[in-house]
Amino acid sequence: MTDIRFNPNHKVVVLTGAGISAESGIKTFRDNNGLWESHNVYDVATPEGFSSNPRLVWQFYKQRYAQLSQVEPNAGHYALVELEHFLKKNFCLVTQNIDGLHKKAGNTEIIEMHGTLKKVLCSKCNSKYKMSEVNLEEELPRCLSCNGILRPDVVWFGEVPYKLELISRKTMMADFFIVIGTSGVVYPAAHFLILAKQNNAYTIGVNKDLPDNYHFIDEFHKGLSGSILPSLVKKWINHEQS
Ligand code: BV8
Ligand code: ZN
Repeated sequence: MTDIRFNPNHKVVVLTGAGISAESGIKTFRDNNGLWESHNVYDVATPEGFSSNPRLVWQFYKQRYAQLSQVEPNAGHYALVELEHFLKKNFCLVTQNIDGLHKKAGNTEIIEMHGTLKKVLCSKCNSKYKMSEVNLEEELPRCLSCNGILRPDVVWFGEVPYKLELISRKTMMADFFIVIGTSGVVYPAAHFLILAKQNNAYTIGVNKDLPDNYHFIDEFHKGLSGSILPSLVKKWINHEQS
């Protein structure tokens, strides 16, 4: 278990990946039967793939967007809401996920560093729209102001993730850095655990398997986040005497 106990003055940064949404029924990328087994990353998650075959990319993201109306946050997501309620402004949730489930669960201090399936942007004039405002019947949804081809507002390989400066600042000030449900293979996201460790944070991992950057983890809890995170959070915020 864990001897860690947070107090409300502790600064805690949490970084999540696809694993925290797995128990909600959303496929991860690199597990068996993962997304990258049935799609070529290059074709569907790079700017080059989009410019050479935008229809294929839209098919891939429309499928994932359609699934969002059928999925709910799981106990792992709700445990992070409880943690934010305890830590208030000392809590920061950075997610690599684009499924919006942390927001749906009730977290508010969220940085979606790889963007979100809920928004689209124009590949020509950069106007932003909600995905729900777009006519998804169209094979290639178009921008209302310049008729350019719209694209999902997600960060593809080779593109710079959102809010890196802010995430770095929060990470360097963190007392605790917790990584949950991520394989730790994608950079710069996987770098923040290392940055936290270099700045004397105590690092905690909650994952089904050992992530790639596990040697930067001080305390590792192997398991499914939906089943082990709720009791860990209760212990960390001392709601459950040891
Ligand atoms: C960048 C959004 C420059 C879209 C994603 C060559 C050319 C260009 C770049 C590179 C290159 N070589 C390397 C790079 C860098 C590249 C990279 O890291 N590649 C890797 C693959 C080697 N990174 C980039 O291109 C990034 N941009 O470098 O720009 C730059 C950067 C900084 C400053 C200046 C310039 C952009 C990366 C973002 C790409 N977009 N997604 C979409 O979602 O469709 S990445 C995609 O993979 C996801 O977003 C996710 O964030 C990411 C990581 O996946 P995970 O979340 O970790 O999921 P995964 O399936 O891998 O693992 C799941 C884990 O959960 C497993 O460990 C499993 O055991 C565990 N698990 C499963 N179930 C559970 C569980 N754990 C707990 N409970 C469970 N129930
Ligand atoms: Zn436009």
